[in-house]
Amino acid sequence: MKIFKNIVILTGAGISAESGLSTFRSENGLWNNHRVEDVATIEAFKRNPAYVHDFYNDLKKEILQAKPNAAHLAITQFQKEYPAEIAVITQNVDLLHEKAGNSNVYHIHGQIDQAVCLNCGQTVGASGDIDTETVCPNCGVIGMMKPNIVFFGENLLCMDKVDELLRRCDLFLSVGTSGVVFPAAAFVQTAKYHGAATYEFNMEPTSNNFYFDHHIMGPAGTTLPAFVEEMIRSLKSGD
Ligand code: BJW
Repeated sequence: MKIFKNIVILTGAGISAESGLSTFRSENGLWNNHRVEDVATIEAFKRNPAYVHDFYNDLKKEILQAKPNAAHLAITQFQKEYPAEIAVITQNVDLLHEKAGNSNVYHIHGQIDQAVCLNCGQTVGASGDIDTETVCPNCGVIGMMKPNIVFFGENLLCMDKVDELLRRCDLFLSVGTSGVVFPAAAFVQTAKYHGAATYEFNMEPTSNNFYFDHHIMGPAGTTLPAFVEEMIRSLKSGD
């Protein structure tokens, strides 16, 4: 197998499913009982911040208790044992990559344990509840703190770095994402355009699978460790 030098792993909710966290678009998914328009858009937050805060305060408790699974741990092994620069671009707001010991993690859709002040723009740690009375520790303004989660209609985070990583990677892995939310859904296209080999790990075919050279079907907690083992084995054996 070719030896890769710059690897990007894009992850979505499916990589955390085996840690007990709901995905978004499955039956009984995360937004079950909630309309996306009520909890996941910037307009919804401006219209009814208390409702959105309640939703994410509850979700935060569940997410902070979750533990990484074999797929997250396989990335740690990959980063330790394979001689490439390996970056993780995650759409997930959970912290399971960090809990598993992954490095070079970029949270393009934010982090559940942070809040951002809509008055001064400062991002701060927020592992407890936030609400419409929360005071910004930076500027002191009350009631302008938003969970640091990128809602529909907001710009993604770390995009300059992400763009650089996508243009320079020679291997692109997409793990557990349905590929329906942009711009993340188009990352594979950028990576492929710049010459990367592309792999998709999912339970089922996805709508943007045209750009993937390889499809590895099954639970990421099984398929990703097997892939990593094979990459490390072929490196050692020179196959
Ligand atoms: C397993 C598994 C196992 C299960 N093993 N696999 C271009 C075209 C059309 C629209 C747009 C466009 N560009 C921008 C847009 C608008 C919009 C968008 O994409 N809309 C589409 C839905 C049509 N995008 C935006 O607004 C983005 N901002 C932006 O582009 O800014 C510039 C701009 C602004 C204004 C106008 C125009 C441009 C922001 C997107 C933010 C997304 N935020 C959310 C979080 C909401 C809050 C919350 O947490 O509740 O991020 S939405 C939600 O979806 C969340 C996720 O990160 C994201 C992706 O979901 P993901 O991770 O793929 O989960 P699922 O559930 O969809 O899929 C799970 C997969 O796992 C499935 O395939 C399973 O099979 C698989 N799986 N178990 C392996 N064990």
